[in-house]
Amino acid sequence: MKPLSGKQLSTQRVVMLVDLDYFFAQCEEARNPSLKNKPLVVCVYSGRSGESGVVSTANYEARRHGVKSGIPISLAKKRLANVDAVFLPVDHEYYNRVSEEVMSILRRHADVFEQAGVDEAYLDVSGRVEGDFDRAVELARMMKEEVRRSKGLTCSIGIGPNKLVAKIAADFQKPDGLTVVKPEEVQGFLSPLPVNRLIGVGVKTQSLMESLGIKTIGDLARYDVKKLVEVFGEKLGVYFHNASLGIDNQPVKERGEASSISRISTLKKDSRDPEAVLDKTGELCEEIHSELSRRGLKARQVGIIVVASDMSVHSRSKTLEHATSDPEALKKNVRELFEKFLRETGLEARRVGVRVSGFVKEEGQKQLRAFIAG
Ligand code: DCP
Ligand code: CA
Ligand code: CA
Repeated sequence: MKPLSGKQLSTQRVVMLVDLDYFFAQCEEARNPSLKNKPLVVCVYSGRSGESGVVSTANYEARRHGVKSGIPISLAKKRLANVDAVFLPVDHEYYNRVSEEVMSILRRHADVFEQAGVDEAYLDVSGRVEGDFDRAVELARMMKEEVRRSKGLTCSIGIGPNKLVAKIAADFQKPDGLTVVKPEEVQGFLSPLPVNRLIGVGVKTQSLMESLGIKTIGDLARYDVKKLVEVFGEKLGVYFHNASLGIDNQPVKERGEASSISRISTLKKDSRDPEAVLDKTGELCEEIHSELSRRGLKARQVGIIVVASDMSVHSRSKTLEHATSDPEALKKNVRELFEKFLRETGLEARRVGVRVSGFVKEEGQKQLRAFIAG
């Protein structure tokens, strides 16, 4: 073991938050570029009538007309009544796939990587930029270019000394933004922003703060912490005080190990024929194999998902003796699970999926990580 040098011990933390712009809508533009330059609205249809449901997200053209996440589809249609707008239903399967591909690009550029949502991730890059914010900006530019070139997507990146500042910085300039806040700039950056930029300040808290004369993060920073604790309680009061000063010690934490990878797909027609099912799941196993290889992982659990023709959802899984990423081993286990499932249930499959979990790092990766850590 190499002892830590003084420099490593004292390295300034450098944290990035990468957030993809108007994510679901941008995914739709990426697979159909003719949608660009038109207002585009991605909708969650409730299925009751043609227009019931809410807007999932909208591109920036549509946002100029007041269309945004969460508003009723009927209101979005009203606001876009006189323009050539496009409305599409959500396609989570596709967005998840794009998300995983982007995340595997970003992951390669981090010392520690934490996916924080379908379209955003925290990257601790302190070690690789040696605490230097200018080098972090270079790295961020390179990542933006790589995501744009290989996936055709833009993102906004915030860089700061911790997660709290990085997140607010990423939201500061969108779309296609890059905002860096060095430690000595934190106060000046946060001060003029409204308090609702802080995580945990919703509509209610904001109006309560306003009644105390607190509008901006700077107002909050100047407010007596004892009084904050009286109003909001010990835990929240202290949190608001620290947050207003840009203090946040939460580490960037890997979450990948605990998660799973799944792929699901619709059969050409509903079927109980093992060959038709296994044809489809074979492709899914190949996709999962590539994703596992990209991430340098092997899986200990293999499972199947079946959406039956009556729309009921079923799953089965098994634990392997040895973790694997081998496509043939995945296929063999999926075959066994499906044959058993079809024998036991008499159901007809409409959609079929494969899921793997219980990840372990491949040997080569372990060494690489030990090297980075040391
Ligand atoms: N989403 C949703 N309903 C919401 C908020 C978000 O379905 N009320 C989905 C659609 C978004 C995705 O989550 O594309 C990511 O959410 P973001 O808050 O990051 O918003 P966008 O990526 O759409 O836009 P921005 O460019 O502001 O990041
Ligand atoms: Ca986003
Ligand atoms: Ca987001």
